[in-house]
Amino acid sequence: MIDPKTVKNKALVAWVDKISALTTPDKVQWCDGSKEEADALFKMMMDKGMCIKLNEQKRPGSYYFRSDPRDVARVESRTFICSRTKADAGPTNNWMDPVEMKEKLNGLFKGCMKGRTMYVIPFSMGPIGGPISQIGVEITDSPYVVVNMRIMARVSAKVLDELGEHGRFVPCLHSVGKPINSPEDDVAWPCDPDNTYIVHFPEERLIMSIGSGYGGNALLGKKCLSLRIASAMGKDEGWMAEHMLILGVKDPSGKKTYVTGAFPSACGKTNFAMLIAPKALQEKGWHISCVGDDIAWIKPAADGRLYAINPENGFFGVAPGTSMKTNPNAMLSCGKDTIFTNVALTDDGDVWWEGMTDEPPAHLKDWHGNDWTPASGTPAAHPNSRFTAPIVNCPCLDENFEALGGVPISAIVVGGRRPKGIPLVYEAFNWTHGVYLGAMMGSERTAAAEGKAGELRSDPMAMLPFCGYNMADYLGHLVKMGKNLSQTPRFYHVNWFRRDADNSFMWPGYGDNARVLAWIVRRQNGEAKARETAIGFMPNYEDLDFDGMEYAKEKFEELMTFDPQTVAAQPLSEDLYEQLPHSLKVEREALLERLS
Ligand code: TSX
Ligand code: MN
Repeated sequence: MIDPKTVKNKALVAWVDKISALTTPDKVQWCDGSKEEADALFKMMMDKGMCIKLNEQKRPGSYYFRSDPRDVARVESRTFICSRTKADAGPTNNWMDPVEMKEKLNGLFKGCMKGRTMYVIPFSMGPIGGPISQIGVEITDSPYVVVNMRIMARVSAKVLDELGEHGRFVPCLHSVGKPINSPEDDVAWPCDPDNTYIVHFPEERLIMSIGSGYGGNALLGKKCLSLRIASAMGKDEGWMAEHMLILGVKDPSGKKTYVTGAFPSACGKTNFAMLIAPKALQEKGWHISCVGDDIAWIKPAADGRLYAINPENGFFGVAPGTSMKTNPNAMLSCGKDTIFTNVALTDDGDVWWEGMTDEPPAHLKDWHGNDWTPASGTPAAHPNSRFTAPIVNCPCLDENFEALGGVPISAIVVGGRRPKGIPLVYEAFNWTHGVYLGAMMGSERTAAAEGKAGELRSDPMAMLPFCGYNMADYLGHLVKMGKNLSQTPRFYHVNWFRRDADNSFMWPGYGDNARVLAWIVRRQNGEAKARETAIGFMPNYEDLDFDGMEYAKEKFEELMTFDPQTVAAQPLSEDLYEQLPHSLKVEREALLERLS
């Protein structure tokens, strides 16, 4: 606990006082992120029936939560970018006039913490004091948020020292929106789905979220601050906040090359971030390490190169599909000191989810708390169930994860689920061409996503739900970021999801994607050849290392073909395409010209 009398930042004290007067909590508690604090909160939540402590032998230091079944995911329809003008929010964001929105929110926040404790959480996104890091303070009435923030961000009294008297922070206000008269009125997962709002004021760098306690709606350091607000900061200040993983590749010479990657949801971004190279490549000296699985803040440094940090301190990963086969590093990351939400509970006090094991257990309690057997015919874990795991648990965590100035980026990988017509990998001709490929990114909807399965959904740079200002201006900013660098990262478009005439996946994916990474790194080192095509540079069969794997040359040739019509497709809305920077329209003209 932090003694509020020791807080020197006047703006912070004034903001906390103002919010306390507005929301009228019973108590205000300043959090220091300590283990003692978390233990006390977990004990309080267990006593209230809000969570269960998992089997200490099987899952040390770990806890299990079930949410309200109406509060299980981000709510994009209720996520707003309240810039001064609608044009500044752009064609892909919900917008409302900021004055009008504040009036509405002030109504909803008035008295909303009655009967509850208001927690004040000072946090740093990125290592405390780093030149790319940012400080935020989240006010919340959810103890679940406090214990999750402690894993996902750096929560510490040191953040307040760093802030000093006049330092700037991003105010992040959150409430579950359920005031209570007495503790008996409370429920295990309070929320207000009919009055949920996740609102960003990008010019003011302010976040206000009410009604949901789940994930990105409530852990405001993640999507709200690190992507939506930070993207607006980056545009103003000349850096980039990207929905990207960061990984390191050590090559046989011992040299480390860092790569970032942007992928839409359901492409296995976390799996790629923690990839284990095939044995044959490992034996040659290839090793992949993880810096981050979701967000990259990228800034030009004095040497004229782009450097990236992962602003987060943990993984908020989708549980279903994660197994010792698909991602052992993620499984080990959530082996201890982890919070599980909406997965299933085993009879011996451990967790289970679809895809974790080949055979499901004979009996579980499902994410609703009901008895479940394999005959139930319903998922035991919610498809969006999560683990919140400390990043230090990750066995392949990169040695430079905490480097204050970040790691130098040599390549940017983009891609999506493309069943037809898009090759395994191709290299962009230059930065602007790469941004074009990112802008035209699309992914096939899976059955899990709402809408028609199989439909191609546009998701520029995987930022569609996360851009804090006009998407067209954002893409223009990316183009600009490539100028005046001494070394510009190369862009690669990849597709792990191509299918053949029998609808089977043509590429084994997972660890074998390291072969693609090895080619990318050897390109960077000037060691790997490629052939020039109309869409970019591509590896020949001989250029990819197939050691320890059977893959016929004819099959590879098929995997590497492209369908001109598919490549030429323009998935953006007319509205967004109209507003694109001229340079990207020129890029499109050039592509069509090369294809003709
Ligand atoms: O995460 C995936 N990656 C990236 C891994 C580093 N997935 C899972 C996506 C859902 C989240 C993949 N699925 C990948 C992939 O590269 N590729 C595929 C498609 C695929 C699925 C099963 C097989 C092969 C490909 N099975 C066999 O070949 C036996
Ligand atoms: Mn994400």
